[in-house]
This record gives sequence, C-alpha cells and structure tokens, in this order.
Amino acid sequence: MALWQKLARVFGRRDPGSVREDAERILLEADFGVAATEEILEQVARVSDGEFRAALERTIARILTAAAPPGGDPGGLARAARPPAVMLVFGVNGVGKTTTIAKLAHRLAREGEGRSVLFAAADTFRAGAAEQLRIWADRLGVPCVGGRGDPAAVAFDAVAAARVRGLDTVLVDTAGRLHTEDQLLEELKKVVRVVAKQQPGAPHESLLVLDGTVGQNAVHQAKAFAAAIPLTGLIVTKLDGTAKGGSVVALERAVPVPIRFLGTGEGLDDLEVFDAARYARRLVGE
Ligand SMILES: Nc1nc2c(ncn2[C@@H]2O[C@H](COP(=O)(O)OP(=O)(O)OP(=O)(O)O)[C@@H](O)[C@H]2O)c(=O)[nH]1
Ligand SMILES: [Mg+2]
Repeated sequence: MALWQKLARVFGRRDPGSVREDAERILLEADFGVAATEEILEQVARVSDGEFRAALERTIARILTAAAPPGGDPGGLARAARPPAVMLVFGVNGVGKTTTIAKLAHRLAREGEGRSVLFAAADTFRAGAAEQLRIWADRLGVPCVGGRGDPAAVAFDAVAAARVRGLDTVLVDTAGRLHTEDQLLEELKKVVRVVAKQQPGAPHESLLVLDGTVGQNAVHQAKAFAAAIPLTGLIVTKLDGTAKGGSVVALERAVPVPIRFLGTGEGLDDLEVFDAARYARRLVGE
C-alpha cells in the first residue's frame, strides 16, 4: 500500500488525538527514520486538511534535494580534464558494489556517453571478489586489472594502465569487509590518497553504495563513510520490491551527499538516475 493510502486514513480522522502518533508510526515503519519523520510531521501540521498530501510530497522532495549533485545532474558522472576519470565505489559487504560497477560501466558505454572503461579489482580481501568483477568485465567487454595485493597499489596500477591504453574512465571496486570498520575505512582512505597524488582531480567520483532495505543500518554506514571520505554521491540499491522506500529520505536527511542512482534489480539495466521529485511522488503515491 502506498504511503498516502495509509496516512490518508489517519489524517482523515475526526479525533485528532492519536493522529500524530499513528502517522509517526507509519513513517517509521517505512524506514524514514526519526529525524526525517519529525521534519515531515512538523511541516504537515502547518497545513489545512486538504493540503496534507501536497505538503507531504513537497517536504520529502525538499529533503531529497538538500544536497545538489555536481553540475545539477545526478546521472552525470564526472569527466577528467586529463583522463582517466577515477571513480571509487565504496560500501560494506553485500550492498551491491560490484553489480553497481557493472551497471555504471554499461551506462557509460552506451550511446551518448560512449566512454571507455577499465575495471580495477581492488577488493583483494575477499577470495572470489576479483573473479566476480572479471565475469562482469568479460560480459561487458571491459578490461579488468588487479585482484591481489594492496588495494591502493591496484588502483594505482589501474590508473596507469588506463593512461597507457587511452581509456577515459577507471571504476574501482573496493572491499566491503575487513576485520574492523576502522581498518576498512583506513584502507579506503589510503586508496583515495594514492589516486589523488597520482592523477589531478582524482578521485573524480567517490560513490557510496547502500542497501535500501536495511533501514537505520544504512544511515549508520552513510555517516561513518561520509565522516572518513569526501563522497560525491550515494547509490541506494535493492529498491525493487521493497515497501520501505523511506530509507532514501532518511539517508539524505542524515548526510549532505546527493543521491545519484537507485538500484532496482540484479540486471545491467536496473539502474535509475535519481529524480527527487519523481521519487517523492512515487513514494507518497496517489
Ligand atoms: N534485487 C536487487 N539485488 C541487487 C541489487 N544490487 C545488487 N543486488 C544483489 O545483491 C547481491 C550482492 O551484490 P554484490 O554486487 O556482489 O555486492 P558487493 O557489495 O559487491 O558485495 P561484496 O563484494 O561481498 O562486499 C547480489 O546477489 C546482487 O545480484 C539491486 O538493486 N536489486
Ligand atoms: Mg563485490
């Protein structure tokens, strides 16, 4: 059931006593989180009965546009004045990093973009991680380097390889898991430092992938990564078949980083450019 269908019943009641409490429960159940829920209820309380729906949609859209994407277009992935553009993809294990990298490469190679991509398998922690990226690389016809050794060294070699081959974009797959979160963040910071020294303007994108079905956990991850690494965008995955789309709003309320893409399935085409107004409309429903 769309959010509005549930909320309309609550707002439509004659007895205003429990309206706020019930509306709050509905929003929290949809993973909006406490901060966004409070902001929404505050805004909605200011309008008269007939305007609830519009106020709800407007407030959600405003939260979702709090951080502006570079160049105003969430789907526009950075280009480098001096190629290659280096795009680092981060996130904890299992959120969809490797799949998202394949989707991004597919998008970049398509007509209109026509960009040449190289994959860097800098997840050298988990056995099998590089192999998974290689399978995507073969399917997409994209070269893939790395797979062993120090992740920062893999990223460095990948940038050098892209220069030699005249390729314009390097997509770096990183580990989602180490023994501790601190260790993981330190390792990723090192990757950032190394490519920044090597290539002017790098990393041109630092994208954090988050699983849209894990609620408050994703908010915690976003805060931890955003505090450690300057991020240029969030990508929220697994939004197909979840009734909990509020997590996207909770995330945007929690960190000042624009949402760039949504993952809506396991296939190469299941990547949507984020559109705040459309998302708010869809989330609220008719
Ligand atoms: N339904 C759905 N599944 C997804 C989506 N994105 C990724 N997946 C699935 O989630 C699982 C994990 O995806 P991976 O791309 O391997 O995730 P990862 O972050 O690289 O995982 P690690 O390398 O283990 O840290 C796979 O089964 C993917 O097919 C999505 O948008 N929707
Ligand atoms: Mg992976």
